Amino acid sequence: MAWGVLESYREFLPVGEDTPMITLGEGNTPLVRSYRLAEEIGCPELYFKLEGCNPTGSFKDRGMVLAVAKAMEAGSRGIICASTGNTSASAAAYGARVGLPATVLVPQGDIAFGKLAQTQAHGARILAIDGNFDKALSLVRTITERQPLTLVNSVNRVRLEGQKTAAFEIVDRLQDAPDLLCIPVGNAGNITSYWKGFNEYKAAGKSQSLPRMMGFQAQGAAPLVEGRPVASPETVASAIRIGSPASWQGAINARDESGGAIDSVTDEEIMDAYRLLSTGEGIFCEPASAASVAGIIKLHQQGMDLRNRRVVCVITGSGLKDPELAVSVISTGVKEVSSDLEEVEAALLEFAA
Ligand code: AN7
Repeated sequence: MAWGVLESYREFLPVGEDTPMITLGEGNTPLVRSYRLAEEIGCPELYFKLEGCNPTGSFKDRGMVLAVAKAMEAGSRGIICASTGNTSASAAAYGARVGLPATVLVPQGDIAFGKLAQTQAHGARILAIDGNFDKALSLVRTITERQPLTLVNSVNRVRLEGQKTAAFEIVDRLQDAPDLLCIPVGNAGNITSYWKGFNEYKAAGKSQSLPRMMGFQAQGAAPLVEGRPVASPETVASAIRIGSPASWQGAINARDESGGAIDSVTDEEIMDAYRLLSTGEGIFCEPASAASVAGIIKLHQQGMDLRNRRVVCVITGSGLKDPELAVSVISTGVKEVSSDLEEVEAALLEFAA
């Protein structure tokens, strides 16, 4: 077994003799079969790709490990990114890992607390701007033209190369590509990466087919569905609160070349899927990740026949990123009792009643 995505998929990645083979153990994430939702939507072969099991709790680590390795190879003095939270947590971790200072620009007050905590824990410099993600990305793009810092957002194409390894893992596990790949879309880097990965693997003879790429944006932040940038994106899913995706064309190509679709799901549909995953499947993800599951539910409700379809929903990030949200929308409550056996037992019986 290889260590991390750089070693595992070396021949498909832009790594050479001089590339440091760094890792935090990213990749090789579980692909688990659905029990409950599969039944509800009549799709016996429904799987979840658990990207929240990466070292910093999101898929970003696959691309970040390569971006940071290439930055080291180039003799970079520091890395910088804009982020809705997960990219910054990942950049901070890999920066700490190799001793490259990381600077992140995030929208003030608009990222999940766990992501902010991770970013601080890894010692990154954080600038919380008075503006949204799109503004932060535009700032770091300009800054990296002036300052000797390496941009590690997915506009750095190396990020996309690393992220495509998730598509490889799905094919390795299923022995072919699925029929449908459902994925949340924000800045649109990930959907672009998966499509690239599926195509490269097919060209290498590792799969016979290609999936239809089904991307899902939050309704209040759905520029690709509306066909124009959204100036003030709004959604409960802060990770995908993005109005002007950098990989716009990549997402459109993935959609059109695969015969797929990019649609939107409402915040209510996202939170219903979030609850269903956590209470019905044992999978605790963040709201943005639940958009892929809200998407397959929507396709079922629109009448798509899923009986003979193999479907993979990408669960992009961990629910632990935002525990306050979880207890505010799902909490079964915490009942305080004494340590007296009788009182505990009485309370227990009350639960069962
Ligand atoms: C959990 O961290 O853009 O369409 O700055 O954190 O590739 O942007 C995060 C995006 C989906 C969307 N799910 O992926 C960032 C950031 C989660 C995410 C997406 C993000 P892209």
